[in-house]
Amino acid sequence: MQDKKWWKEAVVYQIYPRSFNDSNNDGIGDINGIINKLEYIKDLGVDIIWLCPIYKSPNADNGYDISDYQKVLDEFGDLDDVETLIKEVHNKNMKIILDLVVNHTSDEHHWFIKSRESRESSLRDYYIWKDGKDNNPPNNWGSIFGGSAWKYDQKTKQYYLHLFDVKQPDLNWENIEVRNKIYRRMRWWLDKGIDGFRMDVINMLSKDQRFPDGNIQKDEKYGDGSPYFLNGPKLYDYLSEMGEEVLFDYDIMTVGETPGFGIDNAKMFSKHEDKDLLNMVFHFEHMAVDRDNKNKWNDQQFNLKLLKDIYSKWNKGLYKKGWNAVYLGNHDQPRIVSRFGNEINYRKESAKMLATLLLTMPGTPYLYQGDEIGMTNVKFEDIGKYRDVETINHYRRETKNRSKNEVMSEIHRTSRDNARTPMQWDDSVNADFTKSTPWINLNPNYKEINVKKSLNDKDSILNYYKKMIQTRKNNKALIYGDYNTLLYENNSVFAYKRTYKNLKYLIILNFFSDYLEISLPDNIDFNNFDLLISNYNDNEHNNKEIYLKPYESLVFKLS
Ligand code: TEU
Ligand code: CA
Repeated sequence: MQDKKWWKEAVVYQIYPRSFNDSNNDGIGDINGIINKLEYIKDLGVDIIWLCPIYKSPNADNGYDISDYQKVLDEFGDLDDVETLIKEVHNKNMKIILDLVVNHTSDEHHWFIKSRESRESSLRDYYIWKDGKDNNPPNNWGSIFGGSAWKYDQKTKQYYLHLFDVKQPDLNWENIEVRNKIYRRMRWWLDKGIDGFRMDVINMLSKDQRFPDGNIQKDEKYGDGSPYFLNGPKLYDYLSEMGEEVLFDYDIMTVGETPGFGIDNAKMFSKHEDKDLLNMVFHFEHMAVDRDNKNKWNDQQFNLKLLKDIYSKWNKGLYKKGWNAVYLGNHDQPRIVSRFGNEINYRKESAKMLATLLLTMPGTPYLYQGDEIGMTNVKFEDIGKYRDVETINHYRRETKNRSKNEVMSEIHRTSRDNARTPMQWDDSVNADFTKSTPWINLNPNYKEINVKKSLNDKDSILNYYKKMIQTRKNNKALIYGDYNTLLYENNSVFAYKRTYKNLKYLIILNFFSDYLEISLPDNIDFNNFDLLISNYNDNEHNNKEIYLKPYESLVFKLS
């Protein structure tokens, strides 16, 4: 049996504050806007709110470029507002975690301003400065947002490392002063009562100090530095130190964002000695079931078998040895119904099917704002309507030698702005997100897809989410049970069993729009069962034969 913990039984709701709710009508979502919607969030049945960054920032990357860890972005409100939010969330018996972005800061952070002043600056070593090689950067690494990962600084004639945007210089974690200052800031927030952290690209902190060139893929200009900055040699030491200095003193939850981590790391980093370190991590393997792992803009045919393999691997791998974080989308990914469902013909059915997956997997589920009403990708025709730095960079670079149409279609499918259009509250102007001009346009479908309409429709995606969340809470096997795939060979259906003591559950998900008939394997005892929840009201099954409609999902309790 797996140990019981509050953060295992919780459902997390992720908020992108800029796009959630604007309380003072300046076009930008804010902390008071969130406070005004807490009743709505509570009513969903979720337990924990994860807030994307709310700190002071020039917003080159919407808050993932922090210029002061102890101040709140003016547009979002002030520290008092955040303290009120924490209090109100706790009054409602929920918890709140913040984003911890400590791989890099903004270039406008006073540490970096001082660091860049001269080679002799007392904070020079807070960042990663290197000499170039024959008028070229120190090595060939490409930035995750495109271009070189190094920026030449005229003043001191050295380059600094930025794995993301040029305005996001990487901190030098080799420096103990940097680490101690970060730990102090973490304690400062924890002492304000927050319940944990989502740790941004936490497995990038330790860089291979030789800074070797990376392999250059065919047709690429820059090398892949990831073998030298992901899961680096001192990462475990840094995180254990963070545990000793900060985390172990609090009853909190931690979730690491860890591209390219792997199960062995997830296990190893879950504990330091006998204490919980990273409770769970976001891996990215299932984010590549429909696209190229190395280049997110290259799409590939969605591969259900690969999805099954990835879930089997992680669910079995971490059983009793760690814990999973389950997500299908977030603020960096396309909308889940547009990506894995069918927004055109079966939006409701497929969104509910995906909700069923999210809430019946082993691990803590993360629900991203707007997915509970089935919000979809957006297709702005004009690049000028996009706000995401990665998207804009991609457009600039790629339209130099490829057609605009081709690049725009990649952006429509994959841009991070798909998930960042404002929350759709009702069908009034700007979906009641703001009464002035929103910082990014709304998805024009808000008259059809919105919270108000969803609340009034008993068959809505929203009401299904509420019911599904309760179903998970009332059936502990869906949380703690073990996991086995069924019907593996079937290319259209994802089916699995969750077992806990003598309780058995069967989950069947039709991932496509075909009508199908399946028969359950002989070793399933299907004589006595309850259908707990489905996205259709008229389910058909007869003994072990089950007839599935497009995107049908079924959760059975067997006895
Ligand atoms: O993301 C890090 C990351 O590796 C990816 O999610 C990446 O941003 C995305 O795939 C690019 O398409 C985190 C944050 O979630 C993201 O919003 C930030 O931009 C990034 O770190 C830098 O802080
Ligand atoms: Ca506002």
